[in-house]
Amino acid sequence: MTIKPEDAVRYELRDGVALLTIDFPPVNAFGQPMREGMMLRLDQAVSDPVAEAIVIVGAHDRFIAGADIREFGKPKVGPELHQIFERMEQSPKPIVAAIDGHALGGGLECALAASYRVAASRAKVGLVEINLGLLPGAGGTQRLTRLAGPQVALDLILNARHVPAPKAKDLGIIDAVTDGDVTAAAIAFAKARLAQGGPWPLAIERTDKIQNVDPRIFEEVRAKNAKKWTGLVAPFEIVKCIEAATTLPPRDGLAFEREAFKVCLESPVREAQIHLFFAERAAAKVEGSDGVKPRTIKSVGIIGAGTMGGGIAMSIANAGLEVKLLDMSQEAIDAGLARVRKNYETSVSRGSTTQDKVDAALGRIDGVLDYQAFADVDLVIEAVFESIEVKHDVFTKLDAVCKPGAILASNTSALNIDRIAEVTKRPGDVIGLHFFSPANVMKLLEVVRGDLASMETVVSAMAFAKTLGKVPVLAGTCFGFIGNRILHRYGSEADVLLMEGATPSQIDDALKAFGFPMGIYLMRDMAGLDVSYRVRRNKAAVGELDMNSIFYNPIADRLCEDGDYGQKTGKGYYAYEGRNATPRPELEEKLRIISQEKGIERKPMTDEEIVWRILSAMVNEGAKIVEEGYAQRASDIDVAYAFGYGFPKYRGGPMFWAQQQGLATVFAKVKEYEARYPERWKPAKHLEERAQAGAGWNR
Ligand code: 3H9
Repeated sequence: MTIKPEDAVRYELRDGVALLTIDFPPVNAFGQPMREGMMLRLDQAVSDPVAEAIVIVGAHDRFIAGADIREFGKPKVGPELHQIFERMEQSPKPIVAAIDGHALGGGLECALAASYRVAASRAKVGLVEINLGLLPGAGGTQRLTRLAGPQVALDLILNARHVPAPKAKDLGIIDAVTDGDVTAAAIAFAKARLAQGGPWPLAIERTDKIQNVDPRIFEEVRAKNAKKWTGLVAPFEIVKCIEAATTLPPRDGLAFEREAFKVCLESPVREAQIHLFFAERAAAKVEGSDGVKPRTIKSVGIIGAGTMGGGIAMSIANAGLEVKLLDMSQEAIDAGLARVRKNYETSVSRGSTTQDKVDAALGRIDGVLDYQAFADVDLVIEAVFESIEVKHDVFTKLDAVCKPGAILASNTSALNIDRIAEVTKRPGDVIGLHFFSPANVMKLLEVVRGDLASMETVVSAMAFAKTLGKVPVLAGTCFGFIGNRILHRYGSEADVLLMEGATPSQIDDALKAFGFPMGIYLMRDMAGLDVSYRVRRNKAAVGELDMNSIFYNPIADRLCEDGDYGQKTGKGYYAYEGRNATPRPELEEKLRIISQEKGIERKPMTDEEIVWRILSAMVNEGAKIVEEGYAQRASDIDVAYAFGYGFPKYRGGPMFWAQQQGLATVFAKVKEYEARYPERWKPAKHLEERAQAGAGWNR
């Protein structure tokens, strides 16, 4: 449905004030009709003899979500944001922005071009463009710096903060905050200012906050974040723009910012981050669920007060829900709750939460010993030992005590959900909720759907994930689900690379240079090598793993046999002093022996070869997962990897990376590897089809 400019911004007179109401669903983003509507209505208000002042408000309790992200990268049509904001600044009548909900990106920039800002106390404002690989390109860096000073601007813009209205008032960004109706408050504010008389202030003309700024603050922020910003474009451009606001005259500063915005807009980082923005929202949607309503979940039971159970309890309590945390003994519960308290203390000391919020969250977590305590809860999540027998025992007990309609969830990372569901009389209510450690921090939540789960259960689990502020991705119940299945595949490819001539530190360095925060071998050392060593031995004993295969690299087994379990024993793939890892040259000799045993010739390898092998393995496996129906769409894999596995967000995820390289190019690489290792590199049919179609992913 196309919305006409005059409907996107409505006009009415109220008490001698022109009220411009923006109504452009879903979130009042500055799409073309809305931009045209703004120009139209501003002119109307200025020329309306009855209107003494102008108030801009958003319909449906939201102000403006910023520029329309869907338009980036397309030809520009209609007036640009900076032209609208200049028109606002030229208005002879005072303009008040009445902010409810969110004023984000171009939305806050719009408010900053008004003479005054009045906000509902629940509203939040922020210049969050950096999340999309962009900068506030319609005056935000210039006006915010002049209004609140460069330190505030650096902090808010570089961290994409959503600032609550009362705090924004303290920072000088908002003029008044109201608990009542924001439109009425803004009209009253406008009338009070009219009574006092002009001139009407303009943020862009303020100079008091940009006097005597020490230029070293910009250098310091760049130096402090150099590592974090590797590969990014926007943060560097943002710092330059804020610095420009302190040195250039207003119009030159605005022109400088527009050029910097173009630099960001044209970078592949922007394309990748905007891909992830929409991919995250697509991932939350369940195909075929139209009309299915989620069940209400207000109280949750958790079984297992260990690190995982405690972390899950924290994320649920943080979202305002009641939690009953069960373990087998009072000691286990006390130890679990003590760990939870300690984690909260750390968060308070870091300033990421307040004592009040922590006290409230702790008040919502109740330790219990008896399953009977779960009789009334809406959802139970078990986080107990990964054994099908143990899970069967737990789910049989849950089936007996939980009320009809309660959802029974397992945090398993490996077991088949349907095999767990089968022991209950309500398999349709059983689902996997695979949290990632630390569960109170990690954003990804894999919702694992077995064949037996009802659509209502699936939809409820996805909605629950959103309530927790997690990023849900729906996975089918295959080996490793989405994330670990891919991790397993590329981990084993890295192990083959070690036999072909690479070293652990070379692989890790290549992955870090690509943008991963940590390489695979450092990660394994941190997790400890002994657990997977035991798992492998057990699997080999029952014939599930062929240790004699040419592709099986026994290096990890040999490390464990020497007592080198990783960071905790001071040696693993690396040698450790505390947390400091250094490569172990003696490992090369071990690897040389292994290569010889397997008859593999060792040769020098470039970082580029390493990255292509590992990424192609990820993409080929990802394409198989989509083809087999275990992921709804390729972009879900990007979301899982960006939010749960440290894949650099500025590269958009493995499947997007493949698309940027060209699927035909990636397919050709897979074929090249297949020629060398036919058993390992069977190309995914889906990749082949899409490569031949000469287009990107279609699902
Ligand atoms: C910018 O402003 C640049 C300027 O500085 C300079 C320009 C020159 N555009 O998140 P939700 C869609 S850059 C288009 O589920 P919520 C979204 O895709 C912009 N579409 O809702 C979804 O569509 P669908 C800076 C947008 O209530 C639907 O709206 N601003 C936009 O949980 C609902 O979204 C931002 O980065 C948009 N700007 O959260 C803000 N925003 O139904 C980005 C949303 O088809 N937006 N959609 O899946 C947000 O942070 C959240 O959407 C918001 C609402 C908090 C507003």
